[in-house]
Amino acid sequence: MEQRWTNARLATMAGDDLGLVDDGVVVADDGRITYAGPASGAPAAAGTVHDCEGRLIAPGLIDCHTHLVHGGNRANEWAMRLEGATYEDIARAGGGIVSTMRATRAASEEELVESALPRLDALIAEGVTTIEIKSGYGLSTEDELKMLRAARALGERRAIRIEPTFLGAHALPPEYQGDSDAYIDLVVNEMIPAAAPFATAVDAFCEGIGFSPGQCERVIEAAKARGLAVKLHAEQLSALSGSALAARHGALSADHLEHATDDDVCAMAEAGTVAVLLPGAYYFMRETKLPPVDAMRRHGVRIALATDNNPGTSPTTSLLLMLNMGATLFGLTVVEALRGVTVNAAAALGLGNEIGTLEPGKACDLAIWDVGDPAELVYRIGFNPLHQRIKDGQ
Ligand code: DI6
Ligand code: FE
Repeated sequence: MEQRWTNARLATMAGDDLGLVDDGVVVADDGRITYAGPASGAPAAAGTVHDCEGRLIAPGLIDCHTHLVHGGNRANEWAMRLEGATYEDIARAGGGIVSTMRATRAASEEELVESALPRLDALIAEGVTTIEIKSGYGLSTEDELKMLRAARALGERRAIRIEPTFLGAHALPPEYQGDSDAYIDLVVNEMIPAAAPFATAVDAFCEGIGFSPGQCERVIEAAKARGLAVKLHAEQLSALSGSALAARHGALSADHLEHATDDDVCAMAEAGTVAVLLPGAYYFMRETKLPPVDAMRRHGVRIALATDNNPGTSPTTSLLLMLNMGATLFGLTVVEALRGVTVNAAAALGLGNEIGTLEPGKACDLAIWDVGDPAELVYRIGFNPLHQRIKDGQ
């Protein structure tokens, strides 16, 4: 059944910029876009017509890096940080990721779904139509699978596309303290084979307080052997060249990247690995080292922006706020910021043919905004001008 949105300004994201079309029309059939362009070139109307009264239609937003499913929260640890404790102090004292692990292990699958729903609804209310969700707080085979099942279940509870990522190598569970290689053996030999049917990609935390590049490479190789896509948390707190490692393995994305070097960026450019920038974590952790955005531009690396929603370092559920932070903190332009939550976020998920632009053949995922100029989406702080969200033409 044909649907048609008329009397709109379009930001199609086709090409290299916002792909703006004044007096535009989007036509969809069976949830797929069949036409997006000037009204003058649109095929004759055949179905339902929605008058957008001059509003802006953009692709539905894509949050390509989240830890949305998790037990509990860490407001208490944040309060401690405000009194002087560091993230590392708290992690070494058994808090941090491990405290969320305990809460996640204690929760049932249904409890994880229920606690994630309000966060998911906040993103949906801002026009998000696709979200990546990582495991990584279970840290046992059973609990990691529970997280991945909860992530998938969210896709049955709401009209949203979910891309589950297995992040078993996120932190060392206490039962493996002092033997991180043995934990990586478990990840590689048991968890990845078990998680493969439930996840589309595998991620790891390549960091001094996470896992070494050599350990991450073992995880990446195991993922590739199972036909899963790979990505990596890299260069968040220190420079270990995890991003170059990920690129050499054809990773979809390397994420965080504050400490990435020119060589890392060059390797990412060669491989087509997307740089996923996470200004919420940078802000919340009061980091000062900026990601090398100029080098990314120079080498032609695509940049995406995401919330990194997680209880420890980025408790935000606003992708609109990330647009503003990407611009104010990292110096992204309006075009870069908006492409970062649409077309480039789709590429970071390996879904570039499916979502992220308004082009024929793509899913009809739309965000209809009550703004005149797309720059307003990046400019405002804590204001949501969403008029309507359409997922698969509905
Ligand atoms: N980097 C992060 O910022 C989060 N995970 C990661 O690998 C932090 C996760 C947490 O503190 O719970
Ligand atoms: Fe993360």
